[in-house]
Amino acid sequence: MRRPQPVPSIEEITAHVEDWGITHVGVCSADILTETRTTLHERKAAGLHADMGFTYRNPDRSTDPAHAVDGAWSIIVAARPYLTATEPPIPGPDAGPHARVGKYAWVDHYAPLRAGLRSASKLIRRSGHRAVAFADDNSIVDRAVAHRAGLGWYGKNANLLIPGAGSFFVLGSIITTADYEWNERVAPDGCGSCTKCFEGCPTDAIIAPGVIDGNRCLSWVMQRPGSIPLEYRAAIHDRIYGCDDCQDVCPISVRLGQRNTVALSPEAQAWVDALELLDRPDDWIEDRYGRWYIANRDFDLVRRNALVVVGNVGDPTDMRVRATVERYRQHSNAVLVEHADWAARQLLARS
Ligand code: B12
Repeated sequence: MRRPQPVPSIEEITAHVEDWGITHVGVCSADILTETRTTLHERKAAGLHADMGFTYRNPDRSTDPAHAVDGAWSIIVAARPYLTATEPPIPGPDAGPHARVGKYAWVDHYAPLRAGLRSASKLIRRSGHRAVAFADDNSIVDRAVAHRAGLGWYGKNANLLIPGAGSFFVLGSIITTADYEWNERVAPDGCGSCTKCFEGCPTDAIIAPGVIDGNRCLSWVMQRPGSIPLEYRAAIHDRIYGCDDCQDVCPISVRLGQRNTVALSPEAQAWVDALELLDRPDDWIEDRYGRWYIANRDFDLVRRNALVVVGNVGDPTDMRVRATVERYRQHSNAVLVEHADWAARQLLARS
């Protein structure tokens, strides 16, 4: 048996996780997130969750850190930036219809975040305490613990904004039985009277400060199974996964984000060749985009989104575009047929 080591200090943890690009760390208590629990129940009752599972599936579990780690006492919360200082070139008009990917999904930013937090958890466990890392996992509401740990304030666009750094960050945490000094002061609101995100949301999904109607948020509209409501198809424009608009119009996040960037990876997948994707089998999509949230691993949902992009930005005189859409009008999946019919009508209207 190994002799227990002392609990690593929060300064040691902060320095340790820097190697994984984690720039901000805070600590809070592991008490039940009572307000967030009520909010989840209320929004679910009001239908704002729009059939989402995630933390809405079991709000009582996702707001109880002790459910995730028995005897939970402290939560170490971490943020890692994902904005890049430079962006990959936008494919030119001759490249055929290309679909835009949300910045947080150009590469897997959760992998290094989780790896850093797992490594730090191991250090804590050497002291004999329990410590488990979570990031974008339904075990805990990440923004709520980040807020409690004083890492940032809830923006009107619902994102957590870090003072001096903005919102282009992914969040994760370590839930532990170890006794750390908890943050006592939440970050003050920095949005002030700004309402740019309300005006910038293409579908008016921000229905009150910090409240997103999942039925309208394009990020979920593109992940949700089934047929995409007609009223949102034009707003999707060239997006295939994720929507950045409420952050791209946020003056704070845009300005301060430039101070907290990560290197642009040569593997970054910012644009998807929509026609190529529509030509490829499931395993090709899984291989490239399998880390996206794809409900029930139904890759036809990704094809459905690509058809909307083709309908919105495809060149009606391009034979490849027309042939692809015509092919999908004969597909065995009725949802794809319906989206291909829609795309064909859009192309016709523009020809
Ligand atoms: C479900 C989910 C979604 C859903 C619903 C989003 C939502 N706003 O609820 C969909 C699919 C739409 C989505 C989209 C996105 N998501 Co998301 N998502 C989640 C997930 C899995 C759960 C979030 C949750 O529980 N929401 C429930 C509601 C109740 O929480 P909330 O919206 O944060 O609401 C809080 C505020 O309203 C606040 N509040 C209460 N009263 C008031 C009053 C005022 C005045 C204000 C301002 C706030 C406020 O308290 C509420 C509870 O904490 C988390 C991961 C996790 N495990 O936590 C990631 C997470 C929230 N998502 C994340 C990201 C990056 C995104 C996108 C930017 C991705 C993209 N580019 O498309 C968008 C942003 C959309 C947006 N503006 O929120 C990050 C957010 C990082 C950050 N800096 O905030 C998270 C934390 C993942 C991670 N671990 O990094 N997401």
